[in-house]
Amino acid sequence: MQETREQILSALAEEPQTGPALASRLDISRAAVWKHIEALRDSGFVIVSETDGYRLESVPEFGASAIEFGLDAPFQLEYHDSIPSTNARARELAIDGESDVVVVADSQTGGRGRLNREWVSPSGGIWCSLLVRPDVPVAHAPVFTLAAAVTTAEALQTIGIDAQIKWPNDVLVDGQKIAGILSEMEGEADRLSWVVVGIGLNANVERDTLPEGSTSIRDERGDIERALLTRTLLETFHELRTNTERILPRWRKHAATLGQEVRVETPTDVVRGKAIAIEFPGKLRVDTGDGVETVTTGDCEHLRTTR
Ligand code: BT5
Repeated sequence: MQETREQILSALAEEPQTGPALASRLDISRAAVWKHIEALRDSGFVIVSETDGYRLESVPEFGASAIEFGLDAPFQLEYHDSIPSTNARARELAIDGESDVVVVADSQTGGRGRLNREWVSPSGGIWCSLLVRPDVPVAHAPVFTLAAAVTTAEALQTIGIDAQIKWPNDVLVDGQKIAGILSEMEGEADRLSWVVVGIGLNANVERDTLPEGSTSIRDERGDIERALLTRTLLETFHELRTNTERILPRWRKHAATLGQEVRVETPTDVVRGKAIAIEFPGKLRVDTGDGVETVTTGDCEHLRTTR
């Protein structure tokens, strides 16, 4: 958000402010204050004029300004009420040379999962894609998918939902999928050029509108303030991308897969056994009974253990 507008909002968040008080506090003209107030009103902030000055009555429920208001992470926001896919849009921005941009939508008409599967994205969800340019080798890219899964599980924890991560990219509540992650990337000369990390979180949506085996925040605990939860997501992701050594330990803490009997379908093979460990940048170690295999990518199914 524009810096002056942020300053106006944080002043109003303390107490009502008169136009002249804001003008002198920010060292701008009263006309400029008025223009900024109008712009804030246009983006959904309800600011009323009263005898003691401007009073901030409410902030928008969702949207770029709502998310940016108080955001403690260096991301630019691009918001859409509806878009085919936030990942597709973030890829376009990557090709245009942008970085540290987050594309957020209220609904997607062509949301995608891995292998081009459909991702159902009705209005009320948090569908977002973070475009970042970490200066690391291409081979490290999977760690950002893990970071997004940790980010999502921890954000859910802040609202009282106990979520677990299923390797590599699903976030589950009691075995039901509440969020999925889709990462896409491009590299050059073995360095990552960019990564787009897409997070699809079933927030204020009905479970009935989602595929079988899904759940949502609404169904688990009732609706939440999406802007606040999105800020939490962005702040945690930023913390993890700048401290990548923290990702795996935190992933292990939330992992549902470790210790489970699993069946992993890789692009070339099926590996069955007990998931025993996760290794940088996201490899799963599976004890097949015949030795330990390492899988780098694939669809993982948790099997019921028969004892
Ligand atoms: C994923 O794929 O789980 C990655 C989903 C990523 C979605 C985000 S939303 C923002 C950004 N923009 C995009 O276009 N995508 C990203 P995968 O592991 O392949 O799982 C896909 C499968 O999950 C589907 O085949 C369905 O069975 C199921 N599914 C579809 N929509 C779902 C939903 N809303 N909630 C839970 N499960 C769903």
